[in-house]
Amino acid sequence: SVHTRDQVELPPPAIDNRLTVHPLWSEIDRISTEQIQAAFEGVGGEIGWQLFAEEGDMRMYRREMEVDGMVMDPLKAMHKVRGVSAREMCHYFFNPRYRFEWETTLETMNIVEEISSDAMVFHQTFKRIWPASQRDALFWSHVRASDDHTYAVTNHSTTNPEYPSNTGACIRLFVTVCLACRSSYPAGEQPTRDNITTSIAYCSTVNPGGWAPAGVLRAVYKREYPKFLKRFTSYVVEQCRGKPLAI
Ligand code: 18C
Repeated sequence: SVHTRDQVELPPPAIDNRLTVHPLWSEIDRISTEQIQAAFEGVGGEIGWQLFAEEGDMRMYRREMEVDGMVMDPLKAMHKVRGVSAREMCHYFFNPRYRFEWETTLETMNIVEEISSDAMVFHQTFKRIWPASQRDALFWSHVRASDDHTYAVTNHSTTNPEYPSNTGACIRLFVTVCLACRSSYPAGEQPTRDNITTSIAYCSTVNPGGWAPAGVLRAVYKREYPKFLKRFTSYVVEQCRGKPLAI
């Protein structure tokens, strides 16, 4: 049944051995560890985080940053979602089978390498934003359990001679994204769809890879990030409805 198949493909509770013998392992492990730790650090103590979007439990912050005239504003978003687990959230974010159902910026997605049950390499092209050139990205994606009831997906740009950058119509962008999720439920109770809450921290830094007008770029991400996080979280809630809670 669908339920059984989903259960089997949920993010594994421990690192898959096939990943630890892959050439990318040390980079994947180091960057994932750093990103997950940073994701759970608040924005209160750090200077420079500006709130730019707020809706219900969702808060989005950015830090204005330009390198050689290119906008690379780091983004950090917090959200709380009831009725789904951290593991379920990460399952839907990591598994490419669902990607086109919640990701609206994509034109194409290809699986470049299936490293293990918890790591893959993707090539994606994005919708073009006038007047800039179209962008593509090549990145590894890794899902892991990091603590009690805590799962996270980290995506980070990589290279591959079979997917050279800036050869066709696309400019290669560089991305580091982390979706870190932690579930909680009342002490002494069993977790259920009715009492579970998942806190989400989503961090993203996109280097556009080449010239893009700063005003257009900031206008695009101010619109697209909130749209993504609202759409993705309600998609997961919808998918999980009526299914047994996977924690
Ligand atoms: O994390 C998300 N998705 C994951 C799975 O796809 C993965 C993707 C990361 C890529 C993020 C970069 C997206 C750039 C998109 C550019 C084109 C957008 C077109 C939209 C118009 C309809 O981790 C969720 C990602 C949510 C993305 C929000 C948009 C962020 C925009 C950042 C600026 C991009 C600069 C390059 C383009 C320059 C154009 C002026």
